Order: sequence, then structure tokens, then C-alpha cells
Amino acid sequence: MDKKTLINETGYYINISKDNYINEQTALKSDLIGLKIFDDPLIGFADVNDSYFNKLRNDEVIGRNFVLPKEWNYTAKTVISLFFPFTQKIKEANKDNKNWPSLEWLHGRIEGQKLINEICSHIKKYLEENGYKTVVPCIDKRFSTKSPIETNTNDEKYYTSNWSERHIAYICGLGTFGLSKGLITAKGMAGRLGSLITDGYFEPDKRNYTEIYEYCILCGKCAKNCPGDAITIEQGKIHSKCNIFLDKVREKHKPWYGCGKCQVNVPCENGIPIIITRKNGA
Ligand code: B12
Ligand code: SF4
Ligand code: SF4
Repeated sequence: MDKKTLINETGYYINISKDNYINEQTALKSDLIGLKIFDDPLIGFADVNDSYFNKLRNDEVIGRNFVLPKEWNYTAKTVISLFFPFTQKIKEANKDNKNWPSLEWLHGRIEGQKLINEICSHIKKYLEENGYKTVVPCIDKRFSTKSPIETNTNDEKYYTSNWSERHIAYICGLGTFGLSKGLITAKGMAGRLGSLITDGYFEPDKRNYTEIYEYCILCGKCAKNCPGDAITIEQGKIHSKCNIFLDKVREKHKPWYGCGKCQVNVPCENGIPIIITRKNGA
């Protein structure tokens, strides 16, 4: 199978899936029925033996809890990362109220994640029908967001997982981190990620960057937007503060939650920001 076939299959699925549209049963208000969640994804590929995967085991990157691609699927050849950008409607709606997430964004967080799980399961089935064993780590029973060391919710090491989608996307060439710690892709930051590890061989993509924060212009807009005061230019993003704010949203909207103010109304919302350098007198 070639990359194009797989990319077409994913694009086709997202456009025909009825779950890419909010239905009557789940809509948080009636005018959200029919709301489209995601636009066409970006897909990146990496060789399972890419030396970057081993680097993720370093304590300052993710740590020993990170499970290598070959440990999820020992016959695997390729890691596939997918970025699903939110539709303009979801992004625009989250700009209105500076303090609380919009209902549209909450749908993107909760129903959007269900859809990513469904799409990844569909691609897994499709690859397996073509003879390639495939694992979707984030819906695998071995997936864990528990910290391997004794920590509490004020400790930054508490916020981890054994398969970090942003780190995987970075290795697959989809983009770099930003000050807010979200991943900035060619289709921006406002969206969600998924991934698969497969026996199928797909040529790895080139990383068009060498530094982990290369696409971030350090404008500080995400810090200004953050209702949880979780981001500063000096310290970057403090996960525990973000989590405190997300808990407040959970209290208000249970079982929905989310925020994403650091992902909208920012230069990295829809693409890779560019620094505009002024020429003398311009
Ligand atoms: C735990 C978690 C949280 C925690 C902590 C967030 C975090 N960044 O780790 C809390 C609850 C606070 C949280 C909040 C949110 N989350 Co969250 N969360 C996760 C989860 C489940 C695991 C993250 C993880 O493993 N972190 C591991 C630690 C180590 O990551 P880190 O500290 O950021 O890593 C730094 C170091 O590694 C450092 N570094 C140092 N040296 C080196 C060297 C190299 C080579 C590299 C690569 C890095 C590196 O750079 C990194 C960035 O600073 C993932 C899902 C998944 N399985 O990946 C979603 C995920 C990160 N969340 C996501 C989102 C969208 C959110 C929210 C916006 C909530 C919402 N939906 O409204 C907020 C804010 C996100 C933000 N600004 O970062 C998305 C991010 C999408 C994107 N475009 O980036 C993810 C990927 C979910 C998904 N499936 O799409 N989240
Ligand atoms: S808003 Fe500015 S500082 Fe924040 S991540 Fe995006 S480019 Fe970087
Ligand atoms: S998700 Fe909200 S609280 Fe968390 S860092 Fe982004 S803006 Fe701040």
C-alpha cells in the first residue's frame, strides 16, 4: 500500500463519518446540531527505528515511562501521526468569551476525541485487512497517563503518559512545540492528534526543523489569553495551573471539559506563524 492510498482513506473517512457532526442526542444546545468537528487531517510518517524515539526516554523529555514503538508492536516498521484541525466554526466560537470555553470547543474536546479513536480504529482495521498488524497506543489497554514516580498534582512530572501524541507528531515531521506546549503544525495548533504503529512500510517524512520550539515566535499571545494564568514567556506552560482551570470547567460542564484559549486568537492558530521583519523605515 502506498501513502497516498492511506491518506485518501483517512480523508474520505473523516468526510463521510456521521460522527464528524454533532447529533441531536449529544448537542449541548439545539443550534449545535450538525456542527462539523474536524477538517481534513495532516498525516506524518516515521521509521520505528528513528533514533529520536529513544531520546524520549530521557527524564527531561518524557522519561522512562515512554514505551517505544517496537514495544507496542515488535514487528512494526512505521509510526503514523495524524493531526485533525478543528473547523473554523469551533475555533471562532471559542474566541467570544475570554473566561470560559465555548460549547462548540467542549464538543471538539469530547466528541472530537471519540471520533479520533473511531478513525484510528478504522485505519487499523483497513491496514490489517491489507495484512499489516497495527496498534493504536492511546486506545490500547497498555496506555497509561499515570506518572511512574511518586508525584502529586502540583508536580509537573505528574502530567505525563507512556505515549505522548505531540512528541510522536514532532518525530513524524508534523511540527514543533510552542510556548503553550501545544504542537504547531502547518494547519496550526487548534486541533487534536492521534497515531498508529504498523507493520506496513511507509517512507518516513522529512522533519523541516531542528529545534523543538522552532515554529513558535514567542509572541506571548497564548499567555495573555490563558484564563488559568498557566503560561508565561519566562517559564512556558505550567501543567498544574492549566489542570486547575480545566477542573473548574469540569465542575461547570460535567462530563464535558476543555479550554483551548491558548490555541485560538493566536498567530499559531491556523498555521506556522511568521515573524514579520520590518525593513528600515517601513
Ligand atoms: C496529560 C495531558 C494533559 C495535561 C498536561 C499537558 C501536557 N502538555 O503534557 C493537562 C491536563 C494539563 C492537559 C491540558 C490540555 N491538553 Co492535554 N493531554 C495530555 C496527554 C493525555 C498526555 C501528555 C503527555 O504525555 N505529556 C508528556 C510531557 C512530558 O509533555 P511535556 O511536558 O509537554 O513535554 C515537554 C518536554 O518533553 C520538552 N522537551 C525537553 N527536551 C526535549 C527534547 C525533544 C527531542 C522533545 C521532542 C521535547 C523535549 O518539550 C515538551 C514541551 O515543552 C495528551 C494525549 C497524549 N497521549 O499525548 C493530551 C494532549 C497533549 N492535550 C491536548 C490538548 C488540546 C489539551 C488542552 C488544550 C485541553 C483542551 N482540549 O481544551 C489543554 C492545554 C494543552 C497545552 N497547552 O499543552 C492535545 C494537544 C494538541 C496539540 N495541538 O498540541 C493532546 C495531544 C491530546 C490529543 N489527542 O490531541 N493535557
Ligand atoms: S501564541 Fe505565540 S508564543 Fe504562544 S505558542 Fe503561539 S506563537 Fe508561540
Ligand atoms: S488550555 Fe486554557 S488554562 Fe490550559 S494553558 Fe491553554 S489557555 Fe491556559
